[in-house]
Amino acid sequence: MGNASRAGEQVEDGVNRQFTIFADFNCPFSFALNERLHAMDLDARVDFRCIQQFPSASSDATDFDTLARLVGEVAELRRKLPSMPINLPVFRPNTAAAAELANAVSAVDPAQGSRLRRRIFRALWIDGEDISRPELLQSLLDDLDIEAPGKGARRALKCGDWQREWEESPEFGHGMPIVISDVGETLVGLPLESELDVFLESGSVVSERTPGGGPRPSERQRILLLDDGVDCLRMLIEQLPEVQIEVAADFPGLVAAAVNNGVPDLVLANMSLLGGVDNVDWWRDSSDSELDVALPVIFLSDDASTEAEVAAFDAGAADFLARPLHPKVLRARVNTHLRARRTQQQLKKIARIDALTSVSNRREFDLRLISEWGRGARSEHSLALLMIDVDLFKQYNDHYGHLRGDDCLVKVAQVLSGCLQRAGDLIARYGGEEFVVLLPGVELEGAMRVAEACRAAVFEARLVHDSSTVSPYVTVSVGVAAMQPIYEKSCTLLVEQADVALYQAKQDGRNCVRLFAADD
Ligand code: GH3
Ligand code: MG
Repeated sequence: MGNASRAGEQVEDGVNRQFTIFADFNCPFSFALNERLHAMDLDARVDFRCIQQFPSASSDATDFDTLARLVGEVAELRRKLPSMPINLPVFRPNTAAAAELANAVSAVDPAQGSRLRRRIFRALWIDGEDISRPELLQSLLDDLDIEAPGKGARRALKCGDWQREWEESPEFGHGMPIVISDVGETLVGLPLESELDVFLESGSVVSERTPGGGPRPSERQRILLLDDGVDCLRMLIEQLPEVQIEVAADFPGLVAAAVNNGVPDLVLANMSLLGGVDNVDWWRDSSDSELDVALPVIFLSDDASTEAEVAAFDAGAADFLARPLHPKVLRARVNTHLRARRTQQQLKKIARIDALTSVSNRREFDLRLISEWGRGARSEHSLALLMIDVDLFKQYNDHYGHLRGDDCLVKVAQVLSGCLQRAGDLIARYGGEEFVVLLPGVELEGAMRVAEACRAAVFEARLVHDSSTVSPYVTVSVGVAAMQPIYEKSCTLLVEQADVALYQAKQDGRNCVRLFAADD
């Protein structure tokens, strides 16, 4: 079936897909799966078996390793399903009582079972409640007006069998959650959003990635923590719930997290876990390529002495915090650095954009041209450039005034932007009424096609230009150049050639495309 994902579509399509699920309340992926099932109106199609992935879990005894794992799971979930609202609790509760209750209610009345299950999941993952507390479970039952099942109903359950099946099945491999479709396919763990939807619709695992199905970057700011004590981690979760926290156990883990998940916005590093001087130098060198600034690092130390503080700043620390940490101080310091980071990112973005037309500016074009020239030389791929100039724009200004002229440039920029297809293509305002389009990996023929599409699109936008002698509408002339970049030559060659071609287009009557020919 197609790409049905809205509630109710399954019913209309007449597909009666059934699923068997092994899941645990204290697993964020299980929570996300349950929410997805509900959103897709599949609650009634599941045999949901609540089991325990950590039978010895306890809310009061959530140590560093447990919390670090939990933090990692939630970070992964947010990468896979960025739209899923989830909060991070500071404990991993025991789920024996909740599982038994949910299984018993489902056995008596499956509809009530799914309502209760959703409430239990949400109590933990949205409200941060401790679902191991019997009073909490009772209050959820009361809210939903569900009667607690008697001992007989509980005894008839096969919880022990399900638990053993999950623990012993080599196919499950201790993954969580497990979803088995009625066509016998098994999904272990939570896949990407698009893949999960396909599985729930078709019952089959997608073998090939759907286009655009990769994880989307999160809007959240990210902190990478290198530490082994639970205090800082717990405080970060409690004090900064809107921030994505990731934990590394040692220095190589920290570098791997930065490489695999992208450069974080801030690092908090326990000085005693840093290792040698080379490691300390790592972030001096690891500037964020987007920002051209070094990654800010707050050093955590057990030693509050001035010497320790000086050593931290000598090693390139952006800030220094000695234990015992105070939650409010930690929050204030972290927020200061995160705010600075956000401001840097915003300024950087503004500095790349042309204020009038909102396309990239000349500076961004110059930088991209240099980097694409280098990349083209390395990969031996062609690089193409279009130079696009609005025809007789002086007359437009003289006739309509400068402000209308500005509006016209904004519209031309929008039309040109709409002509670009690939993510790597760049349009920039080169200056005045002149635009450039950079097309990495494109040869002359392809560049001519894009150029003609740009010219035609501007004409077809029918922006009236009464004082033009070329056409009743605003038109552009386009000069095209393309070449295989080589290290021995400068990238300005491409600009010069496109400029020559543009001049030729003007000579040939405007509203046309010309390419650079060697004998020009
Ligand atoms: P051609 O077809 O040969 O390109 O003729 P043209 O009139 O477009 O070229 P010319 O270089 O003679 O004039 C460019 C005009 O573009 C003059 C200038 O006032 C106008 N211009 C440049 N930047 C802006 C701007 O930001 N806003 C407005 N409204 N006009 C601008
Ligand atoms: Mg012009």
